[in-house]
Amino acid sequence: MSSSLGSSELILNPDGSIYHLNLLPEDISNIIITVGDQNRVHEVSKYFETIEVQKSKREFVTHTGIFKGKRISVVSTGIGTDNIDIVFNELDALANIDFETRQVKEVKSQLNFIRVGTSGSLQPDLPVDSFLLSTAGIGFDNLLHFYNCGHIKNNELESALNDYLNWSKHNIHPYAVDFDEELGSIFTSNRIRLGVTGTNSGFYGPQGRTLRIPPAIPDFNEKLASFTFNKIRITNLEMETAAMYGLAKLHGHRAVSLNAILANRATGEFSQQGHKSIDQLIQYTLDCIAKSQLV
Ligand code: R1P
Repeated sequence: MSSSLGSSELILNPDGSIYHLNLLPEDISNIIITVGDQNRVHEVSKYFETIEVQKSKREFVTHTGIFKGKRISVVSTGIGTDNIDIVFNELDALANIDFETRQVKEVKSQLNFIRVGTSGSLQPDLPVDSFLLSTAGIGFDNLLHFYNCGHIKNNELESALNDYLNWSKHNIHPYAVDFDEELGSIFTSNRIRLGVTGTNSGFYGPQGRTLRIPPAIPDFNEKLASFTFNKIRITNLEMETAAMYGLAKLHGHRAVSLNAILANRATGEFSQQGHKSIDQLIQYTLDCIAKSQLV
């Protein structure tokens, strides 16, 4: 038996729900769509036939319901890998910790996480309004460095990238984690491109955007875009995928990140139909889940 988790470690609200997500164990499915924007939760659940759970706290909104016979939860993560740390640890706790005894369960449940997000392309040939499935996430944030994670990373890709960038002088040491191939295969078709997604801790400087403050690394995006390793190239930048892949693997869950490309940083374009593209990606994702063996 594992030891019981103290009240300061596994924090529960007075109604027994988990601290930030405000959810009870029975509120979630093991098929979980994550979205950054809390308003996108309704954009997904409006396609459900029935909705049994609608709960929220801060930016974390959850709807659980039925779509074509599948029970699905949609959870908003808000922006950034700091939020991913909260959402993924708390969703795992809901599935795998007994809230009565405060002990980790002997028999674990495996969750399937599907991110439906937005992202900016680094490559001229990855156009706005295209869809991209991330076969790996490269974390330029430092979240995963706080976990014992050597065994779940793509260490070959990580070493090659670090050798190429040589950014330790900037205190940047990216980590690399692959998607779950089996889960990813459910969403693979000629409608969606494959790529490797860079995840960073900010939207402006950390994604090579300069409004007024000069960047520490002026050619940040160009350096990332020109990296190649075993025919792999970094295709896009956003703020969650690498941390999701890392925490999902560390907990024994499966994760895949799907992105609607809204900006092309190489050509300077921005989508004129962002809402439509996101809606199409939502419908694509739901259809893939409906046709899959996921239960
Ligand atoms: C930035 O505008 C946000 O949009 C992208 C980034 O990862 C970041 O969270 O994803 P979402 O649209 O899923 O939030």
